[in-house]
Amino acid sequence: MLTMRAWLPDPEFPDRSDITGFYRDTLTRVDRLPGVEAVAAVNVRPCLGWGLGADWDVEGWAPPDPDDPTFLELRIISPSYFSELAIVVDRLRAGARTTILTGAGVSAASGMPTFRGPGGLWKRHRPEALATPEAFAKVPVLVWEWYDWRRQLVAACKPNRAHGVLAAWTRRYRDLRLITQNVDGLHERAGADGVIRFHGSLWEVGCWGGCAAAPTRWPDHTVPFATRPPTCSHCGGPLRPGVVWFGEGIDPAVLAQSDDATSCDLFLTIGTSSLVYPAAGLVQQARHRGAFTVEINPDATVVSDHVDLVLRGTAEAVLDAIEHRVEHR
Ligand code: BJW
Repeated sequence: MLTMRAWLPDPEFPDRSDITGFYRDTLTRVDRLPGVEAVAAVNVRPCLGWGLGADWDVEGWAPPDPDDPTFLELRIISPSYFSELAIVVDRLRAGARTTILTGAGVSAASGMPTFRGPGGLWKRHRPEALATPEAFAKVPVLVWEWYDWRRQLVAACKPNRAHGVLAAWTRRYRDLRLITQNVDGLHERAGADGVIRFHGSLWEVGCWGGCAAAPTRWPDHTVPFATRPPTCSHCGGPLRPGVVWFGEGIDPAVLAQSDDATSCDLFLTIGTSSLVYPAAGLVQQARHRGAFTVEINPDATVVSDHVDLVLRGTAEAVLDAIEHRVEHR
């Protein structure tokens, strides 16, 4: 699949009223790029501002077919987008104390389904119904089937551009903290340093019975498990995934680190629906403590109206655009 992005001229869009003309020009230019024989389909993806839709008069438009090798994706970005990116770019470059909270959306481009989006359902079960100690007590085999499936899925995935940019920032900026709600380990696989894992890890297990001989949690990379549930080598009882389920407390050390990290200048909340507490409270806490707060998400969330800036787009596209400007200004 050939996916290409066309950006509005940076920083000014010449004539906003003639968007169709702009679009035709862009298509013509894209058409002439080496390696592109024809523009077969265009996926119009508005990111900010304009309500673009089916009334678009774009010659040759056809519903996108992702399997078509000449499939092109054009992202339409509003002109103000570039000045909004600059707000984040300038703060990063100035060495602002920065805290980043990530959620499932950051791993979406790697092929991991989000919890509450399309593909979030597994065998008709809602994640909320499986991610609880009660579900595990009742149907441990089913719950382990879900975790084993997700472990297999992650093992076959690669970190995407969003993970790559964030990993580079953890190494580049001394005063940057990365907190993730994700349990997939993709930040670490991209090379991120010092990730604060708010909800634990898919790649750790613990003894469900809490047997005294075993540590609380330990790493385990078996994919897939030979038996479900896998058993504790110390007591022979069932193992549990090393994640935080609903109704379970966050590791106090992780909570303290995260609380500390909300004393910052810049707080980015990326790819999370901000529905699950206490993680969802971090952005408001940071704002109360004086941080400039930014949400990066293709869709509106419950915090969109309560942050200082919304960058409407996918994590991989927006972080790529920020990083490009950080590196080239
Ligand atoms: C893109 C994109 C792209 C798509 N780029 N973006 C206060 C108020 C109300 C309730 C509570 C409260 N405090 C506590 C609670 C109860 C509960 C809770 O929050 N319930 C709410 C649902 C109402 N919280 C808890 O139980 C927590 N424990 C706790 O508080 O303990 C207190 C306690 C004290 C003393 C004793 C006992 C307890 C624990 C919560 C644990 C959550 N665990 C899970 C499962 C982890 C294991 C696993 O993975 O299986 O964590 S649930 C699930 O939700 C997972 C996630 O980390 C978490 C958040 O989901 P996330 O990341 O936001 O994903 P989505 O799918 O919701 O959103 C994806 C977003 O990405 C969307 O917005 C898309 O638009 C976007 N997106 N593509 C960028 N390419």
